[in-house]
Formats: sequence, structure tokens, C-alpha cells
Amino acid sequence: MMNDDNLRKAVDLIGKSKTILLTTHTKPDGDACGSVMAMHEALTALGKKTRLLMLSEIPEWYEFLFAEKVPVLGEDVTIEQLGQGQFGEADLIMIIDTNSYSQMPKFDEFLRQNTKPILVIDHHVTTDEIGDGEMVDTSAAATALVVFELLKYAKWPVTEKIARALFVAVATDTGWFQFNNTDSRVHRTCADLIEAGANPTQLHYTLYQNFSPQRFRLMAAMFNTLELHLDGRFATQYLRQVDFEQTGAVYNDTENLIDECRRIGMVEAAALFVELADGRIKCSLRSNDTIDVREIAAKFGGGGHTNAAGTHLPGPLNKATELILAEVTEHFKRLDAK
Ligand SMILES: [Mn+2]
Repeated sequence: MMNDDNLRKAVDLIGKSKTILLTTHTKPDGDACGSVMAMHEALTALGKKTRLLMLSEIPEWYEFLFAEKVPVLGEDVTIEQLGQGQFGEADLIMIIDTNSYSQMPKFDEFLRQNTKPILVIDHHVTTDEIGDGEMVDTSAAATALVVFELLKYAKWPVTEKIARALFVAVATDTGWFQFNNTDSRVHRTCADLIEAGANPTQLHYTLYQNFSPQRFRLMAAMFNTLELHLDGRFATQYLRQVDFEQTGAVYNDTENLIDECRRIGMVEAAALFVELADGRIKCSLRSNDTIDVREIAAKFGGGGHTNAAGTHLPGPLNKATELILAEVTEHFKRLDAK
């Protein structure tokens, strides 16, 4: 839980501002989208003018959370326009679900020359301490739990829209209450969110039974690449550029696909390697309560949580896979020696 000083500081920073710029990390996931949307609703209800800015496209299955298309940096507004105040001056910048510059490509340039106060709401261990005010709770399963705590503390109403957005955020960051970050706080908060109008059945349908055929074919392509290492304890899969071309899927369609192979009983950790258009490899890592994948990601400049982390590696695919396999093997060795 957050200490009162941090909560008070956040309420104070928000109270003093009229116009607030809200953003989150690039490649926004459910927690990022839901938390940003909930904060936007809450601030608007307080009479604040808010400007939402995404650093990359919102996955289409989260678009239902937003009433309007959210501007994307580099597409709808350039970094120069942002710097010159052409996107509208803001007297507070709120960064949600990240606290690291590397997770905000281009926007980091704007942040470094910015003189306005910054408020960070996050739950990641990796931090560049960007905020003047920081509500960072690494014990929270989702950033949405910290947002909810703020709303409760400040006695700001949790409307149906806010409840729905926060429920999506918590449910996706816990793999629909499957991952081992699912604690009593998650369930208590979700109970409150259901009472405030979130409909779990409807949201589950929208999120998990609503794939596009393109996305489903991409998943099928990924299944064919499955390799089991270390007696089946470590699973690797990959997606190449050609898989996107052949299926018509886009990068956002890879979200959560890594979790599929964890249905295999012996798998304790998994990696998904995605070849990006620029030749780099995006590596996502997951583990059950065994090895710390954040440490592995951090070694290559990435970050995340003990059980879910990610990083970028230079290509080609097989080189990137070798690097990670070597590192994972080391971690399992150390684990077994304990
Ligand atoms: Mn999160």
C-alpha cells in the first residue's frame, strides 16, 4: 500500500493543475490502457482538462475503453509540436504504468527538457525516478490498484466507466486472476469494481473470446515454433516478420500470446521472441515462481517484474535465442543449487 505522504502529494499536484497531460509506456497493455482511461475519467469529473497521448497505437481490443481515438505521438502529433506546446500546454504531466525513459521512446526527449511537474503512478521495480511526485507500489499486481487507492483516498467517485477500465487493467495484468500476483487485494478491489458496475462476463468475452482471424492465425504460427529446453522447464517460441505478412496480424496481436505455452505442465519459464521490422528482437519472458526473469531482462537493458519481463536484443533470431537460453540455464542452475 501507498503511504499517506505520497497520496497527499499526488492529490496536491493534481489539485494545483488545470490541464493535465496523461501518458503511458509504448506498446500499451491492458493495465496501461485501463489505468490511463480511469485517471482521465476521474480528472475530467474533477473539472480538469486532460490530454491523453499514446506513445504507440492502442491494441484494437482495448479501444472499447476509449470514447474517442487517442492521439499517438509520431502519428497525430510530432515530438516537435509537443515541445513547442502545439499539443496544448499542460501544467502537470502524469505518467502511468512506467517510470523508465526507455519505455517512452521519443517522449523521453520531451520529458528531459520539460519544466512542468511530473506525477508517476506505477508498480514496476525498474525506475529512473522521473516523477516530482511518485506513487510507485511494487507490491501491487497492477498499476490500476494504485489508481484505485488514490481514488479512494481522495474520495473521488468510481463511476461505471472507471470501474470497467480498472477491472480490465487488473484482470489483464493478472492473466485473468491466474498469475501468482493475484492476491486478496486484487480480489477485494475487483469486488468493489464489480459493485461499481464492471461486468466480468462481458469483459472476459470482449478480451479473450474476441480474436480477429489474423490474430488467431498468428497464434497458430507461433505454436509451430515451440521448443522445450532444460527437460521441458523452459519453453521458447518465436514470430518472424514473414509470419505477420502471411497472417495479416500486427505487432499488438502478440500481446499475451506468450502465456499460451504455460499450459504445458512441465514449463516453469517461457520466452517469446518477436522479430521487429527494424531487425531487432523483442523478447518477452515469463516464469512461475521460479527464476527471476526481470534480472535476465535487466542484463540486456530491459525490465519488468520477477515473473513477467521483457527486453530488446540485436538480431538475428537464433543469436537472441542463444543469449537468453544461456542466461536462463544459468538461473536454473543457481536455483537448483539452493
Ligand atoms: Mn502493469
